Order: sequence, then C-alpha cells, then structure tokens
Amino acid sequence: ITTLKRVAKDVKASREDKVPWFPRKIQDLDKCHHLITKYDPSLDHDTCHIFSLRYRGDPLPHIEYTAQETATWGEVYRKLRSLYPTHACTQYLDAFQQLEKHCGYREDNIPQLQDVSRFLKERTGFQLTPAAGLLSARDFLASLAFRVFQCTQYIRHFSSPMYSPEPDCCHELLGHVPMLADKKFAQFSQDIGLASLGSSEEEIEKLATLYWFTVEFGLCKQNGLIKAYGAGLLSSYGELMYALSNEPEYKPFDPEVTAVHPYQDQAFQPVYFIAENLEDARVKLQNYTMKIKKPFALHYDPFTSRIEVLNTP
Ligand code: HBI
Ligand code: FE
Repeated sequence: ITTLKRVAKDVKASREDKVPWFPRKIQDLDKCHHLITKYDPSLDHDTCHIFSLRYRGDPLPHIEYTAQETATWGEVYRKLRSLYPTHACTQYLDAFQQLEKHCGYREDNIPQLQDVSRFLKERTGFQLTPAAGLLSARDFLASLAFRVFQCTQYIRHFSSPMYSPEPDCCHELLGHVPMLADKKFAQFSQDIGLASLGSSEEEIEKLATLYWFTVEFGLCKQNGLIKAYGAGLLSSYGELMYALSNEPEYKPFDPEVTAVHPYQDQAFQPVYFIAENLEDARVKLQNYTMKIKKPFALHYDPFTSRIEVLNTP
C-alpha cells in the first residue's frame, strides 16, 4: 500500500512539475511586479515619486498632480487630440468621447485611475491597477489574462513633453485606456494574456512582439483608410503622423510573421502591421495561440476570475 501511495504521489508530483507557477487568481498578481529598469542617465528624472506598494482590492490611490505635471499633460493632450479625428480608429474615437464626458478627460485635468477603472469595468470588465514602472513582459502579459491592466501613475518630465522613454500616464490614459473600452479589443488583449500563462521564455518573447506590433503599434483598415489602434501611436504625436504618412513599410498582420519580426523601442518603427479589422486580428491571434504547445490546458472562469488548469496526460 505504501508503495502504491508513493507511486501515486510521484505521478502527481511529476504532473505538477510540468505546470510552472503562474497566477491563477487576481490576488496572485501581487507577485507579478518585476520591474525592468531602462534608466536613461541623460534625463535627470524626478518623476518616479509615485511608487505605490499596493494590493489588489485596495482603492486606487488618488494623486494630487502638481500644476507643472498638469501643464505637461495639457500640452500632450491638446496636440494629440487634434490628430485623433483623422488618425484614430472609430473604436478609439467613440471611447474618447465617452471618457471626456464621464471621466474627467480634459486638457486641464489628469484623470484619476479610480474613475477610469470604474468606467472600463462597466464596459469591458477591464480594471486598472497601479504599476511602479516597466514590468517584465511575463508579469505584464499575465495581468491581461485577468483583464487587469498595469498602469503607471506618474507623468513624464516637463522638459520633454513629446517623449517618454518609459510608459507614463499620458501613454496609459491616452494610448491604452480608450481601446480597452472596446469589447473586441478587450478580448484580444485578454487572449494574449491567457496565451502567456505558463509559456516558455521563447514563446513569451514572441507574444511580447505580437503585443508590440498590435496593442502598441497596430494599424487597421477602416472604410478604405488606414487608422491607428496602437497605444504607442495614439500617445505619440510624432509617430502617429509618421505611421500614417505612407513613408514607412506596411505589412498585413499575420501572427506567424509578426511574432518574429524585429522591433524598435528607441526610434519610430521601420514597419507597421495592418489588420483587416479588430475581429479579424482576434481570430488570427486565436489560431496562433492554439498552436502554442503546453503540457496542460487552461480555462478562464469569468464568474470567479480564476484560471483552471486541466492536466493533459
Ligand atoms: N509594463 N508598466 C508596463 N506598461 C507596459 O505597457 C508594458 C510593461 N511591460 C512590458 C510591456 N508593456 C510590453 O512592451 C511587452 O513586453 C509585453
Ligand atoms: Fe503601453
């Protein structure tokens, strides 16, 4: 009997060995906060003062921004807003209008994460959680599996309002948030997140690259025109104009190709990938992620916001 028990235990243990640790419930995201430091010494930053050690379930911290921080936001907001009607996709424009109406999106006001998070939760179930800076791709993508978006709360330095080496709240609030209010886009984002759970480093790298060319720098067709849906574009005046200028190279979005394409994080992208539409991008991504080999299957239960792991023998 003891031998049998030990064999049973060994079988169980070896099955468990095949399943690496990854978050299975929202609270587990407290363990997913590994920061990547990309400090640029030429910029003497004093902007990272809003570090919050905070746990899921706590209210989102209310930030009193300084007049200077609000002025920086205002400059970014005014310039970008003038480009949106011609450059942003309709999903973005619809949500942006709602955010101006309900969430304090204004030139003279930096929206509070709590208001924005409540807005998103009502529309797509996405919620915001504060992040202290650039997170590892694995940690960042994992949160998307739970429809949680890791959001910085500090703002870029006033000396360079049109450029930030790391994500700041101009990028999150103007780039990411409006798209996360769209149902199809929210599903697309969660699907990348779910695919990342328990994936190899190599696969994470590919998913991060896919994320880069879609969620950050994606373009799509709309009424015979090309429009932007990527947050890196919608939060950068210079690159948003460049991306739609016909100067760069364009390729159709194809996950197999896009996932291994080299990308640029120090300059404008050399190439942009164009999706037929967001639904088509979602279906193509799903076909891609289904081919990722894992020794177990995952199921997300939307009622409990938990991941269920189904061991495959
Ligand atoms: N971390 N805070 C934060 N915000 C992002 O937008 C972000 C990140 N880490 C990685 C990342 N984005 C992506 O570029 C991919 O590596 C997933
Ligand atoms: Fe981003």
